[in-house]
Amino acid sequence: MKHYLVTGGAGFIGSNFVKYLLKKYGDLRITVLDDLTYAGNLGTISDNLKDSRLDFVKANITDQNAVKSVFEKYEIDFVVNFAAESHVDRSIENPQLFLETNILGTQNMLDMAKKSWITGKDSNDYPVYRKGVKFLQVSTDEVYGSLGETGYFTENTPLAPRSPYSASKAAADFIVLAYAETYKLPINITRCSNNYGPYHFPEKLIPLIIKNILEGKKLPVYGDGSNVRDWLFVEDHCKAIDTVLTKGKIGEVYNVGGHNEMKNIDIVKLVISTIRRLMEENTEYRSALKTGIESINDNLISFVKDRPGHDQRYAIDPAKISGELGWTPETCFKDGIVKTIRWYLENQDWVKEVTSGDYREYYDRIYGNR
Ligand code: NAD
Ligand code: TDX
Repeated sequence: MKHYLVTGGAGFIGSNFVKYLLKKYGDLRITVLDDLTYAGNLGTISDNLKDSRLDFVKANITDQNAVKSVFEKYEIDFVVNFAAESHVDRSIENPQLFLETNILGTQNMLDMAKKSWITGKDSNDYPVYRKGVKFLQVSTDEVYGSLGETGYFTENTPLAPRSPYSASKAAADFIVLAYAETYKLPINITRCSNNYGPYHFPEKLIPLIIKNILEGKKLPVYGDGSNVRDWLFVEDHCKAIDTVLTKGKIGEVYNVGGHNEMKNIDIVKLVISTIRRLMEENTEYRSALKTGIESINDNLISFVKDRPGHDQRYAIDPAKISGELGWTPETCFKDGIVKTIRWYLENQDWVKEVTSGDYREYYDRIYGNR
């Protein structure tokens, strides 16, 4: 039986991963460690916490004592480090927090895992670790920087981050690789493209657009909307992480993506037309709408001031994970976006809960001057 320590398990991808594991495996234990920042919500995993295989620790990944005591209490086999400040716009406002959580937090997690897993030293004086343990760092394609109209990020693409967020994630990747070289810590890094799906916090493009359409608000498209992102359904990302944990070669980096590049403006138009169609077909969804169906159209789109240093295009080459580990995405975008929109229409209470805090103030601050 494996015991997983999932940091950031009350956030978007982490919570989806916890649900994925509980469903897939009978015999396992999961400890979620999460500091419940604005992006973390215990309600997201409250049903799962009724399951005796899961427990929750509220702690910051930078807190040495708190993390140490988790490793002392449990025999952890896998650390999956999702916990991070994850929003590029917020990193432009407050870079320091991103460096603290994403870099120092990762280093603290690595250090505590290393200390807890060491069983001795080899003849070259390198540490030897308990068999079967692994530290998986959940990274991002943004560490590679920005692409022009052609080309793809491979695992050999040099890191060239351009935002405080991506610079902090790249630094975290380097420290993970340094622990692998210097202390022979068994690690993997996954670098995934943009995720979408249930429990996505509505500060990110897709859930923000859905929320605004339902409220009859303008849809802020940065710049001219020509920026390209490579979208992957969150469950496919969870499956990739599970695959790398169980089959990934120690020390390796794996890119994760589904060859689904789309311009932001096309995403926004697709979400508008899909919500309109779903509203026309299903009268029960109309209770989520604050305006009339006729107001759901492209006139809601508002081109606003661009994000500073806005990366133009991301596109992942997933040949390594597909070829070596047999992972391929299962959900095509056409189906995934409908699933996602339906989930939001049916889970308006969750949206209200996660946006009841400082969301309003955040929204006015970020979009007020655009
Ligand atoms: P998220 O912002 O939805 O969730 C982050 C979670 O981490 C929250 O539950 C939050 O409470 C927790 N957290 C934040 N700071 C913490 C700290 N100091 N200590 C403990 N917990 C803390 O993020 P997400 O979109 O789920 O992303 C998860 C990971 O995946 C991140 O590392 C991110 O860089 C990476 N990633 C995200 C995407 C994407 O499209 N969302 C794509 C590729 C990689
Ligand atoms: O209101 C908006 N209008 C807009 O045009 C927002 C919030 C975004 N955008 C644009 C910016 C990007 O080109 O949409 C695109 C997607 O933006 P985000 O949802 O903020 O995601 P992105 O910046 O691409 O980063 C995401 O993917 C990689 C995650 O937030 C990261 O955590 C992950 O590493």
